[in-house]
Amino acid sequence: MKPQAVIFDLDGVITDTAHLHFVAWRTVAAEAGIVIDEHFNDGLKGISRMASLERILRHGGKEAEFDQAAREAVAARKNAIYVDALSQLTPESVLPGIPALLAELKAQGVKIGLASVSLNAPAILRALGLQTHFDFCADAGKLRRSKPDPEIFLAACAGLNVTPAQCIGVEDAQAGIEAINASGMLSVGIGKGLRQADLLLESTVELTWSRLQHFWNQQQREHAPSH
Ligand code: B16
Ligand code: MG
Repeated sequence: MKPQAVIFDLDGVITDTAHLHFVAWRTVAAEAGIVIDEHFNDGLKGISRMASLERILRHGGKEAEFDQAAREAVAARKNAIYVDALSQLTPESVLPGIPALLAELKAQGVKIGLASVSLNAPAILRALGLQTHFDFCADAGKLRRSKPDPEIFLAACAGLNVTPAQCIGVEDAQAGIEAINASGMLSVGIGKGLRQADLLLESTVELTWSRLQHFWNQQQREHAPSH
């Protein structure tokens, strides 16, 4: 037995751009007189650009000072700084274990999907040299509801022509784990302190095909109807 598809989050699973997001947010937050640290930034993982800005303004008690037009200007400036920093990414920036896992999934005939809320996902995949490795990438620009809503994972399943029950989702953010669980897929969390992941791994080094296959078989046995 094996899953029909594995659907990956991007930032924090395929590559780690959290620090680049942090540096860009810290710059625009400082311009607005708001101080954020790395710990605060952890809570922005998997959260969309505008929702991240909203959290930063709330953190600084400045929500009332920024109307929609002002927010869009700050978000655009943050994105320009971030996109500039993305030029640092190369195929070397792919997290350890991921190239081997993608190759093994392909060899096994398991479909590969992407469920990132980043509007920069296509550019990031190109910079990493991975744009041809995914069978379907859900379009973050078409999302109506952000993670923890399951919408993006369901869109990835639909694009791959599989049902959630046939899939594994991989995430590094709490909101993402909740989105996977709500979609009906099995969830794999990467990193420490994630709650409710069906399988929690410390890093992508442990994210191997044999680990996933073992996990899949174990889950199918546990949930098989008893006679
Ligand atoms: P962008 P993921 C998320 O990517 C990041 O974790 C989050 O920090 C970021 O705000 C969000 O993408 C939006 O990114 O500004 O590039 O559209 O984890 O869903 O791959
Ligand atoms: Mg992520």
